[in-house]
Amino acid sequence: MSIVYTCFTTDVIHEGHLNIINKAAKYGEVIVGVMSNEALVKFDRFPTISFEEKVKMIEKLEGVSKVIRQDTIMYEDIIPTLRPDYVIHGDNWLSGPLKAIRNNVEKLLQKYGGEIIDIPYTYNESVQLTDTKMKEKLAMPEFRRKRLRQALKLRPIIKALEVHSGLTGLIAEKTVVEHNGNLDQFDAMWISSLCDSTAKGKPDIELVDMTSRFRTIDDVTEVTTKPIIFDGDTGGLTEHFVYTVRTLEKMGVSAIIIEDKTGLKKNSLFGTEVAQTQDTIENFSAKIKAGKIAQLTDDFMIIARIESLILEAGMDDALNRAFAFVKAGADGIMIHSRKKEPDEILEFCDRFRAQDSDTPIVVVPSSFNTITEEELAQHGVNIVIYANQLTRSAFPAMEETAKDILRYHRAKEVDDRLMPIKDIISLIDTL
Ligand code: SPV
Ligand code: MG
Repeated sequence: MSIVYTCFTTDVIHEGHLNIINKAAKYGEVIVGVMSNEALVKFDRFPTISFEEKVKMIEKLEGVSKVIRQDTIMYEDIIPTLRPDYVIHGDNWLSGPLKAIRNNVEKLLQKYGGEIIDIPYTYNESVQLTDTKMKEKLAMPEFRRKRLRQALKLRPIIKALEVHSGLTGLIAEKTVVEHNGNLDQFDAMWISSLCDSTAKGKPDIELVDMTSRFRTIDDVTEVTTKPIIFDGDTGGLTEHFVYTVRTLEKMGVSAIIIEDKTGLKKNSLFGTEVAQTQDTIENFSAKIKAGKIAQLTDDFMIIARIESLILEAGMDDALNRAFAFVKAGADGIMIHSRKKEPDEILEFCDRFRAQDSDTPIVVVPSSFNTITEEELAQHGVNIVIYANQLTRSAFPAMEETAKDILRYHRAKEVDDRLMPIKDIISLIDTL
């Protein structure tokens, strides 16, 4: 009897999946692969149930003879060993980033004469409703909040992209790229104080107040599902910080990063060009402790950001602070640098990891931007934040467009480099 293989990534079975199984059964024995959560988070919706629960759910379906685990997006671990006669999939993989998967499956099958069966992708009203419900479930605060901790377990390194509006949130949410036969997407969003302030035309000096920063979070959470890391600047007065923690938790934010500075905060990328005061270890530890006592869930993370390298206070100072802040209850350490070379960051990570193998390390490679995520992960980094690149790419493009309209007294000359209205509209979801 022929073997027909299909791979599911889903958390809920709907008509579309049943249709695949029914069609597959006409060709032979149906074996369903369940993609591991570690693999699917690279390109698909975040799982809401465990791998084992998915297996149980699919084993119960009529027409399924066996359920197996698939560990790779590109089917390399399955096809050469299982040697299915057919691989069946919805025809949604004929275009977009999923096409890379189809191409690879085709190549693997060709080696021994296996075939692909593309069947029309089911997207009727009931499937659409299930899809929308899943998205909404993931966007609920209780799901979103714990997702950073969950993602830390699934991903070798978390990639967070700066967002400051619903639109930039959608870019972080939806962008999936195929490169060298691999798919990838962002895991989290960073609400940067610099870019949130810049979007409002204000300096990054804790001038944009918390209520306004929460409004930005609202704009983002309304249209996305990915976890949020919030740039909390200095955290403000401890008496205020505890309220901020509670509010962020309620909103479904996963983490706040606060920096060990006091007084008028200016952006770290100024380095020592501006006067900045680092907080004492005692005061800052007390702030962390108060925040940890205030939080109500185990999901929320308070991450301590150390400014010693930025303020040229030395590596030993940075490390002393890191260990003290972890002792005070910090759930992670962010180490910052504005050097072009990553050396001091790597030295910090290596020395920190020699004594602490667990506490997540966060870095923001805006200046030391030649280092790759893989190299950072090798030095024990868990979260990499692309803190300002969306703002810095959009601003010059908008400025140039404004200048050209003034130059030519019309918009024709700029039109070629603009996104078609239809494309921008299709970014936005309709219910
Ligand atoms: C931000 O994005 O606001 C940050 C990171 O705090 S940095 O600008 O590099 O200080
Ligand atoms: Mg900031």
